[in-house]
Amino acid sequence: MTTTTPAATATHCPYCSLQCGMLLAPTAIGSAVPVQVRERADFPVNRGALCGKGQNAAALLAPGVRLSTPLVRTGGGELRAATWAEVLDRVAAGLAAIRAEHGADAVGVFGGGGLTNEKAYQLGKFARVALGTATIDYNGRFCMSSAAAAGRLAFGLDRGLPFPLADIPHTECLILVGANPAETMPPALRYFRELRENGGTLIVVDPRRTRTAEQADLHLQPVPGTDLALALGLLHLLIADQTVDADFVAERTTGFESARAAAMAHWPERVESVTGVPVSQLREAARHFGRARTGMVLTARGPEQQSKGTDTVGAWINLCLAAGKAGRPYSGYGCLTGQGNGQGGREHGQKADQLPGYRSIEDPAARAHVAAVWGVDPDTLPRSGRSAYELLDSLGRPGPDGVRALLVMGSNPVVSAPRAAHITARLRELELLVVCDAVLSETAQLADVVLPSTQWAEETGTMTNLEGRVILRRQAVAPPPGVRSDLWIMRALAERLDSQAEFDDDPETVFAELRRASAGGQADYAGLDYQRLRAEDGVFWPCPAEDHPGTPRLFLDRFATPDGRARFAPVTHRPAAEQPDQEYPLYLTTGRVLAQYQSGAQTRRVAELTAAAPGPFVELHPRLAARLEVTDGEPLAVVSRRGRAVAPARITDAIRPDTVFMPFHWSGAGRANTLTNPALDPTSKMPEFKVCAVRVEKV
Ligand SMILES: Nc1nc2c(c(=O)[nH]1)N[C@H]1C(S)=C(S)[C@@H](COP(=O)(O)OP(=O)(O)OC[C@H]3O[C@@H](n4cnc5c(=O)[nH]c(N)nc54)[C@H](O)[C@@H]3O)O[C@H]1N2
Ligand SMILES: Nc1nc2c(c(=O)[nH]1)N[C@H]1C(S)=C(S)[C@@H](COP(=O)(O)OP(=O)(O)OC[C@H]3O[C@@H](n4cnc5c(=O)[nH]c(N)nc54)[C@H](O)[C@@H]3O)O[C@H]1N2
Ligand code: SF4
Ligand SMILES: [Mo]
Repeated sequence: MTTTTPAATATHCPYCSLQCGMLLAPTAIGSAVPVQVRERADFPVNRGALCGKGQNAAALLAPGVRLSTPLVRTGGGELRAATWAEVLDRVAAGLAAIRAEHGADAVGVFGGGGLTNEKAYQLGKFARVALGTATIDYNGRFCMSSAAAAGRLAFGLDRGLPFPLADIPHTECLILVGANPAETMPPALRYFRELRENGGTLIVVDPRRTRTAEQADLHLQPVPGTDLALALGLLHLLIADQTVDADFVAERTTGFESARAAAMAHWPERVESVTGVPVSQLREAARHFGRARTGMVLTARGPEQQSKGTDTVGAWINLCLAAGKAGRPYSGYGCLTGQGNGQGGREHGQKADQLPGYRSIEDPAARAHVAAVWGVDPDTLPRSGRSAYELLDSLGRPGPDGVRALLVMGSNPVVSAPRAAHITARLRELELLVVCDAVLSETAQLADVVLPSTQWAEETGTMTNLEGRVILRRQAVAPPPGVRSDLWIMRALAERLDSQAEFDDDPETVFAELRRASAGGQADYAGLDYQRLRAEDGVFWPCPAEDHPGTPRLFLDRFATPDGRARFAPVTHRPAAEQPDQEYPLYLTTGRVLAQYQSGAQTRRVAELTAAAPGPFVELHPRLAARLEVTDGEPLAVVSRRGRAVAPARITDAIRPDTVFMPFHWSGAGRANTLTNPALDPTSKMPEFKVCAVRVEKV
């Protein structure tokens, strides 16, 4: 008798926007998990390398980790197991009753950048057609929305990276602003290392000397929230050094005069006093970037998660444009998007003001196109809704603007939203909270109904990575019997809500519909299908036709603005919404650690990761620790105008003495978002996660 070993499935990681390729190989019968992760050397983005989160991802499939049955809240307040028929009837009846009494906008939907393109697309359609509500937004608003807004203003198009990661080693000078890929995208670090091996210069801008900053030729360590002044100061020095590319500015841009005027008001000594970065370092950075023949600026959440994030990114784009480092090979501005489908998730309509293909919901032509694909009257489509924080803040409020029911798919705002204690209280005020998730997250624990959905290796779908590369993430295991896919859940609810449009639950069929809905839009997927994605290592959008090769590099001939020119942003520096004062004398900034992902809903359930990063901490400088008389590991209270969090002190000279840092992956007493300030950027509505004023006390 011969036994054949079932082949490993080539698929992608459940977590971040690199979407590293991996193999899932079946394990022996009786193992705790059905598959194990193996290296997949042939995927070009990570070439086999995985971080610890990816290596241990199979643990998410374990029966004790993932939910296996629907849950409903009993009269006594407990969650108990229920059948699908019971929960779907209850949810549909509840949503319909609230809609009938308070209007469709009283029913809200909150999506996520981890959802596949098919789910994100279907969720936007579900909200606008099955529910008829304008009230939909998603956690990407908390992520890269400021960079997206700035990119659209400057270039007429938002794709995080306008070039593949593989171009990075070929640029001469790269400025990495508020990004810590050594912890947030470890396999991508190789590209920055190769840049230096090729003789290029790496400059890192971060208030902390991170593992990424340690690899830089130059580390600028600004006060949190002062990147805008820093970028203006560098432009000032480019002008002074005469390294502005006048021909490029004249031929390919508009609006330089106002950018120049703002930069002239930011002379080096003034910028040093605002940012804390010494003039000598400003000069060195400007010299490297200005004199290099090619250059890139990449931002991540540091400069973006600010109440002036859009203007801040605009100032960094201005620097690229003035130096002629955009729209040319091995040069340009890019944003390192974060979530697994952070790129595709922002293109297909789960955003409050958006229809598929990166279309505007206010544009009559866009409404007509998408309504035709959906088979509905364009006039029935709602208009723009409210942004993520505004949506969460309106939950359970009495009065006409209050949202009474919420469907959450792909987010855990109890941990990840700013001013989280307030948002948790708002969630508790809802008449109906429904959470679709694979695990019992902190938000699911508050729900009236929990719908267990298939995840990652249990289903197939497309993801668009941070480069704009559309890939197929293949199913590798059968889902547990009590679980349904998000697509199936939307279809089942739409049927019970008597939706006038059809909903399918086969991802390939939904993708075919998404293709048609996106056709002619900016994020055009019309030339893609599963067959092609099975054969290729991803295709870069726009890809408008089946014989189109895809677009790895954007803007080489023209920018996507009506006149083809990039637009300088008229920006000037302003302080963070909250500045330190006597009562709250320090800056708090927040971010990530290597072994935990986001709200931790997934990674805190993986033993290896919890062993590596067991809990929250407060990073502070030895001088501050000495003044407070705290020792390493001692509990420390951090207090802001929103609340108080307690976590052990971690003393390090890698942080500025005027700043403390907390990771945001944990709930409970050490929840960083108890402290954060929901001051919103006026354009992107991004909350100011990266800066608020706090005081620190011994407990
Ligand atoms: N391990 C891990 N990896 C992840 C994630 C995760 O949760 N864990 N999440 C994924 C997602 S969704 C995202 S969005 C990305 C985020 O990826 P990153 O943006 O790299 O991560 P952060 O730690 O949020 O912030 C980056 C850096 O910004 C710095 N910073 C803080 N304030 C400022 C400021 O005012 N100015 C500047 N210039 N820098 C500042 C912080 O010190 C931090 O080192 O990571 C993705 N990858
Ligand atoms: N203080 C502070 N707060 C922050 C940040 C910060 O830097 N500082 N960063 C912000 C950023 S950049 C982000 S992206 C947010 C992220 O924060 P969240 O939006 O909370 O993201 P996750 O923790 O990834 O939560 C995703 C949830 O959806 C589930 N899930 C994953 N995939 C699927 C799926 O396909 N279907 C369904 N139904 N569920 C799924 C997961 O199990 C998990 O419970 O946090 C933001 N909050
Ligand atoms: S870097 Fe991101 S995609 Fe790659 S293995 Fe780690 S979490 Fe997964
Ligand atoms: Mo993010």
